[in-house]
Amino acid sequence: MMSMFNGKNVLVLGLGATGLASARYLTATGVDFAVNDSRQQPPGQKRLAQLNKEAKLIAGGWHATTIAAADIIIASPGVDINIAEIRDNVRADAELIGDVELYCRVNSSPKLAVTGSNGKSTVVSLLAHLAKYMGVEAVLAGNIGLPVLEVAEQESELVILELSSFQLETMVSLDAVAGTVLNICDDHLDRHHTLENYSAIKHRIYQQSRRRVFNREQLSTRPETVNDADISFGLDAPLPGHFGVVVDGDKDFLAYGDTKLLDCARLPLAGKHNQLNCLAALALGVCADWQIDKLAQGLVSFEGLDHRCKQIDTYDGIVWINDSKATNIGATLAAIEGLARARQKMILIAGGDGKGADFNELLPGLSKVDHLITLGKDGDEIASLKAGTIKVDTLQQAVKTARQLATPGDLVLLSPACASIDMFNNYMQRGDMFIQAVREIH
Ligand code: UMA
Ligand code: ADP
Repeated sequence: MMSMFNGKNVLVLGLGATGLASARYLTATGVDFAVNDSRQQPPGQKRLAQLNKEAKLIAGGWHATTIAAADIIIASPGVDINIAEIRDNVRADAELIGDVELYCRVNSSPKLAVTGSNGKSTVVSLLAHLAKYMGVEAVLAGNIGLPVLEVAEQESELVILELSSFQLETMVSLDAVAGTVLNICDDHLDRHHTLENYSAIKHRIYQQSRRRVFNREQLSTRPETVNDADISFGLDAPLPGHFGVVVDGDKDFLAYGDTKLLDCARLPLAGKHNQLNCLAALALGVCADWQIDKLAQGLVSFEGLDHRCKQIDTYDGIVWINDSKATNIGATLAAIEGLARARQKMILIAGGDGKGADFNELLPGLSKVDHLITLGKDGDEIASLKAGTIKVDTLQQAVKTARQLATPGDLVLLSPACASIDMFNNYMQRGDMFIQAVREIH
């Protein structure tokens, strides 16, 4: 049994993927624990019973006395630890940590860590792809989907971690080889309340990383004090030791200092935002001591991820693009920016749960959109920003409306700037239903 748990009363909060992974890890290491989930039917209920018959599950609300009795609490990222029902019951001498904090305490593999409002999954997937290309055995885990505690016992050559603000909130023990905050825009304000607070939580990654990689175009991503080991990326020409883009004739190149690495036209991912993602991945790769020339070549064979600015098909000359993963304003602005003028007219389908964001920030993007179609919980708020917006109730109606408005040469983009939970199980389901609706009308 691990020493930190010796003689302690252990409680897991939440029984989704993370809660189950926590339960699996504790069971495997011989630690007794209880689980509390606020949902009547937590998703991991059956699996927990199979995993550990002794573990007590309390579901359907937060249980004050159980929380108060716990010495160590492992909270799932989806659990808001600052609500009174939890915060007021955690004893002052108890430890409240997340799954990634626990993981970092028990697993000493070298780590590269990525956070930011947008591009996390793209950058960590790129890194995993590049690791393979470089012949490095790497594990990819965290917010991208595989809960870190599923791989806690496995020491590897490299661990690539995608970290959300929810996970960083309870972290102090990351000790990464390098960490980055890719960008910051309004997101999860329903949980973190202010942009300052959200931003401060993201910056925790820097306090726990030996080298820091930041976006020099966004001051908010810059570490408080920058030192020689830190690396910046941006779309302008870089200083020596940093990453950027240099123009040579009519071509743009990704560059490391004044060394041209790769013609941007060879990058498989569209949009300026993806050039930034590639530069961030290269900078992290340099921190992992990967050879830069070879690394840059590795970018060419990356296939990209579904639901992120992915072209579905072209029907009757109309291009349909699924960007369902655009769950905040920054992502939608990047999509509009990256795709505007690529075609004649742009028709945007947006709306869903805005998570408390200020939609006025979408205005510069909306001016480049020819027709706007809105749906979902906060659809009306987005509609109020652009005259002539068409409001619909379902994604199918949105697709039909877009088809009526579009003529050959146009582009239809689903990039909601909102979470999907008001109408769908998740962004994947929203994207899949969009693809299905598009295919059905053709
Ligand atoms: N919930 C309750 N009561 C509980 C526990 C959870 O109502 O007692 C709700 C939460 O409010 C949340 C949902 O259940 O809406 C899921 O929460 P969870 O903590 O059980 O989630 P997991 O299944 O463990 O998945 C989590 C991450 N989910 C969240 O942070 C909400 C997954 O990121 C992550 O892939 C997984 O751990 C493995 O590390 C998803 C996500 O949406 C993709 N992340 C947010 C984002 O990317 O914007 C941060
Ligand atoms: P995350 O894991 O942070 O949610 P993803 O890589 O899954 O990031 O992309 C989420 C959304 O953000 C997609 O709509 C994608 O097109 C967009 N996006 C990706 N990279 C960036 C970036 N660097 N800046 C702004 N938007 C981005």
